[in-house]
Amino acid sequence: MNKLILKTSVLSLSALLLVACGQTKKEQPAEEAVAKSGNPVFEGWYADPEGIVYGDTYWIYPTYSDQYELQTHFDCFSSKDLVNWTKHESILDTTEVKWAKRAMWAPAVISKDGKYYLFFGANDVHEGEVGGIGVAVADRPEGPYKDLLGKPLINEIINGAQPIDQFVFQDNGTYYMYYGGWRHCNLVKLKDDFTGLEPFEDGEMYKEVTPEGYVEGPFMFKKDGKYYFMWSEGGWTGPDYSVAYAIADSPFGPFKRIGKILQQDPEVGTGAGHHSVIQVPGTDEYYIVYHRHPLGDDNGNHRVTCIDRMTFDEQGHINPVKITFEGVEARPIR
Ligand code: FUB
Repeated sequence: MNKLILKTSVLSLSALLLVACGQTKKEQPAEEAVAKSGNPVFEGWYADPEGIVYGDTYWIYPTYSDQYELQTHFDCFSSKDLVNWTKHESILDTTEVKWAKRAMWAPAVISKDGKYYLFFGANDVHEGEVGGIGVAVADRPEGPYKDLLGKPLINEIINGAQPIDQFVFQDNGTYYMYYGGWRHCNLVKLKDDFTGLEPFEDGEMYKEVTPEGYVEGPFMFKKDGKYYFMWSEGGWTGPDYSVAYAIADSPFGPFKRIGKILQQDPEVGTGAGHHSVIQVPGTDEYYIVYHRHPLGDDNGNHRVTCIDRMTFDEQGHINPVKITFEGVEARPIR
């Protein structure tokens, strides 16, 4: 859904010419059209967006946001400039993942050795049930994805963490996965081929790394040698859903909560949360990709995917994000 946003320039070229010619016509502000993404960036109910850059293309992998029984597939979206988005339909669904019946949630994606991996949650799993975190693989970012294991990668509830909302993070050649709902977050180490977990050096398989206020939706990125750990707080169906963060010296934490950086704006949208971060390759430009509820809509499943700029202060702290209707300007990857 692209929108032409009208921008008022201070002094138009024609006004300048009139002044140069000594004419006294009063300056008229001119309007020029600037293409912006608009928010939401694409149509439809989509939540938990994971943004990533593959080559010269931006990709977003969201949850299809509906009743759990109807969450049986994933779509994804690609763009060369953040403004124009192409939908790729049904890249993975329950006909391919035999153990997944419902509630397919919150993709985490990564490419490795020429393959594309999509980690996902399924079945809203509880103790004694089949479900949890699965992993699928494809030859192209837009799929089709195939279930890698034929069973969940993590089915059990460990340290009180529901196995959902995984985020895969590569650091110095090691692939970690943060995950967890129900207010608990675990860190695990993935095998090199993503077919299972590996113990940490101390023999532990699951390290609980839950920060204060954590509910779900962990995300990690590294900047200037520091580890920025982010997560969602509040309830995702309501207005108070939001994102907070910590900065640590290691992927293991400790993650001391610094504060919220994304939350509702009663003039723009509510329940802004479950985000991811896109860094434009080779630059210090960052975007936050998140979902929010449209104003005045109290259906908890009505979540839309939005993008806004994310900036830092001189100390490296994340500035509070201003959520907008306009979204972001075109930003091709050069
Ligand atoms: O979309 C389903 C669930 O809602 C996600 O797994 C949670 O993080 C919340 O956003």
